[in-house]
Amino acid sequence: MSACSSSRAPLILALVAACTVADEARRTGAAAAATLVTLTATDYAFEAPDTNEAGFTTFELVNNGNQFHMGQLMRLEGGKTLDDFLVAYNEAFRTSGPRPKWATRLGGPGVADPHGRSNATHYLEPGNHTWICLMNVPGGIPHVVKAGMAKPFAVRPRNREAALQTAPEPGVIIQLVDYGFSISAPLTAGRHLIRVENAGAEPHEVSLLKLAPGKTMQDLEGWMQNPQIPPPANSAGGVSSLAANTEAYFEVDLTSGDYVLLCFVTAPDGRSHTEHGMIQHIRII
Ligand SMILES: [Cu+2]
Repeated sequence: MSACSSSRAPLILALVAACTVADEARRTGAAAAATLVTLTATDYAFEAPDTNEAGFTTFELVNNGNQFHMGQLMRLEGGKTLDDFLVAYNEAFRTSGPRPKWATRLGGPGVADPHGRSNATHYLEPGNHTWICLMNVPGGIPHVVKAGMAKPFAVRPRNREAALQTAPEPGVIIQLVDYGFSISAPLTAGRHLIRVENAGAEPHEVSLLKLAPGKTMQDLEGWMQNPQIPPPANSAGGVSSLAANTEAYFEVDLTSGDYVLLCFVTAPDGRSHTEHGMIQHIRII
């Protein structure tokens, strides 16, 4: 039953308003808002709902920890559970072997500074999912391996037509390729809703950093070689690793200064995508 056909009297006024918004969205092509869900990170655990409905969902990562954290969204195929994933992933990490093929990377809110935030919007399909934190600085061991930083959740089916009405309307598109970023229009100061599409063959992410005043790309490269020193940049958001042919959205508020787009995914040759050239400086004026 759709909300508009409900006969429950006390809800009628609220539903009239809801239908008006939905009708407006259909008529003008404007999007109703995606469902908003908070993903809270601490050192080293996630808090998030056990279930979500299918459809467009905005996840806001709230980092209450003293470390950097990120949310990597994984879809677990074939009825696999978080326990199955942790066993397989820990073994793959220990042996530098292949990651489990039944776990698909679907993005998620990118790196958030300690006590910072980031966001990502996704179309969720029904099935088993989990959050994991792959942040590995300092020390090189991802938090999911170091401390089991993960949180499983299930996605329940929902009317697809209704779910599609909340599709975000991006202003800018960033395509991820092997190995680089293609930006559809110059980014400017202000708020942007950005769609991120992985058009490459490998998984990719987009991590957006803002260089601290007076810091340079050389300072950033020095920090990447030695992440024990304080970073010369702050995280400005982004989307965690996306499998080939998947997409996500994130919202960012840009201010004038120097930003860097990076992808830290590891290539089949064992080197970081940044070493393959997936690092791009942009100046916002
Ligand atoms: Cu990449």
